[in-house]
Amino acid sequence: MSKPILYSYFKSSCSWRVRIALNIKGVDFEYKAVNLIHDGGMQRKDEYTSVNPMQQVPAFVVEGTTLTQSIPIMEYLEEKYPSPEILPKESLQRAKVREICEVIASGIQPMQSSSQVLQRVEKLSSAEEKAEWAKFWINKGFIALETLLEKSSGKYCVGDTVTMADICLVPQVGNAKRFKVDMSQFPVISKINDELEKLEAFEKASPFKQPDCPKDLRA
Ligand SMILES: N[C@@H](CCC(=O)N[C@@H](CS)C(=O)NCC(=O)O)C(=O)O
Repeated sequence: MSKPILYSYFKSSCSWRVRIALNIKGVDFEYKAVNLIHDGGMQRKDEYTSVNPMQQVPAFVVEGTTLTQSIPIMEYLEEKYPSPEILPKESLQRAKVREICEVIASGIQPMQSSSQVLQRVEKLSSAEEKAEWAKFWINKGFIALETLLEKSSGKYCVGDTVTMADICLVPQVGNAKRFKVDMSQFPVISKINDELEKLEAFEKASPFKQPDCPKDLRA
């Protein structure tokens, strides 16, 4: 059977989530780069719109089916490859993990992602204004997340096992750093992020290790 295909962009935090999950599950995949910037964005060209009509990455093609949306892709991987698990068995812990994922995937990322909001908010004309907008929403979300994590975290977001919540956290912290959010306000998030960055599955998924990362940005 042919390898699954991941349509990804090295800087995309949603693709980054799926890269981490695939690494944790040990799934070998073919990486297909979709440059979101070049020539008005390859995601808007017909050949990619036919893969994902939302014109976004990631898209994951497996067994002849195309899945989009990073969270359902992770849920699929969890069901297909149950070990190591990225969702706890216990219901409340499992709900906690999903809550943290939602805060990031619905409450923060869509507000700071380039096409969905920034390019449409016409008042934000300069790059600086767009960056301020993104920073505002990340800050607001991280204030809530820090409070949630104070209660739920151990070594990682929920207890001491790596879960989907951690997979969502690291790319969002990556975006926060890109937009120069002052991370010293968020000691719990920062501590968990530091722990996670040491893990091979996370290290390998870093934007700076991807085949489409320009040479001058590589770690
Ligand atoms: N809910 C989607 C969001 C996907 C998304 O926002 N992808 C961004 C990159 S992180 C994108 O492709 N943006 C396209 C653009 O900027 O035009 C998911 O979790 O997969």
